[in-house]
Amino acid sequence: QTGLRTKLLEAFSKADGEFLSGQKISEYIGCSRTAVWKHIEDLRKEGYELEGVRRLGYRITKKPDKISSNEIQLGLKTNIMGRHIHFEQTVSSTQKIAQSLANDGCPDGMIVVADEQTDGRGRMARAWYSPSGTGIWMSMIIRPNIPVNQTPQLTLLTAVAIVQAIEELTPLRPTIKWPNDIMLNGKKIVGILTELQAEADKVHSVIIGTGINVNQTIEHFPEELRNIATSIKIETGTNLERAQLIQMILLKFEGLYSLYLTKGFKPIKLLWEGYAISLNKMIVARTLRGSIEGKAIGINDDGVLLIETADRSIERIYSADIEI
Ligand code: BT5
Repeated sequence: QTGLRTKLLEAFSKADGEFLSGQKISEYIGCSRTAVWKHIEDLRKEGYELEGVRRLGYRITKKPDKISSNEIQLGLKTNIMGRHIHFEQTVSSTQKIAQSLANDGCPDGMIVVADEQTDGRGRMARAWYSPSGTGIWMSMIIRPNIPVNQTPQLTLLTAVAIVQAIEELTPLRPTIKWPNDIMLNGKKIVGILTELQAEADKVHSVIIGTGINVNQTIEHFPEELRNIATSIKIETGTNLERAQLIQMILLKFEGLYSLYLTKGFKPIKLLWEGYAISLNKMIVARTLRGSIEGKAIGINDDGVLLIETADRSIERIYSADIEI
């Protein structure tokens, strides 16, 4: 059944908004005209809107914002990123699944995507709120040949890729707050969690988790997040197809990642600095060892944040929450 469904959606995707006759569809997917009609009804039940015109056939006028391996794969323009997809409706955390796939030697660039996470995580085991039907909860698995201390650069690279993808598909102009937050109007729209599998100084795999608030309305957020979180829908007033945004993120990521592997962090750093909000501002960095206050003067070539404190010394911040 799922095979037929894939073929049917594939046929509509190829028709690119034009009508497909019942005859053509039945030939393409290899079933009777009556069966075609039944499949069309099933699509309608799932939230697709289809226009049916006698003699012309059917065309899809609106897709539900549904994500599945198919939706992500159809129209994906990358070579490596997302070429293997593990999709599940509900998972505890896509990071956990990605970790076990990485352990089992899955292909480079494989992604894990879920519609809902029941135990989504941020840094330091904080909870990441991931309700169904609204956001992108995705983990990407890559195997770069880099030393462990350079892996934080990949968090910054991912942030640039996501900002570029959002800019491409919406009128929004997000900014980046070091190291892992993407912000719109002072509220968090994206969080990134980079985890490693490494031995001594050798990286086996890097698992980059991205949580992106796409179609939430303010009511979707629990009380405690309403003042600090936002979504693309809240900021633009319109829905964005999640699968389309995933495809764009993978494409931007692949481009930046290949630049990174050939030219190093320098070009990525320049792009990152163009989007950063925390630079040249007085900030407080809350680290596990205490708070450091001072002026954020930039990031070094490893992606480490540099803060100039009142006594003019430069502190290197590897991991912290930043208050501006
Ligand atoms: C992050 O942590 O921002 C990293 C979030 C990564 C989530 C992705 S989803 C796919 C993959 N699978 C996972 O299980 N995780 C990754 P951090 O900087 O520690 O921020 C966490 C804080 O953000 C929380 O303590 C809340 O205050 C806030 N928060 C939680 N859910 C949010 C949401 N949906 N939108 C905005 N802020 C949220």
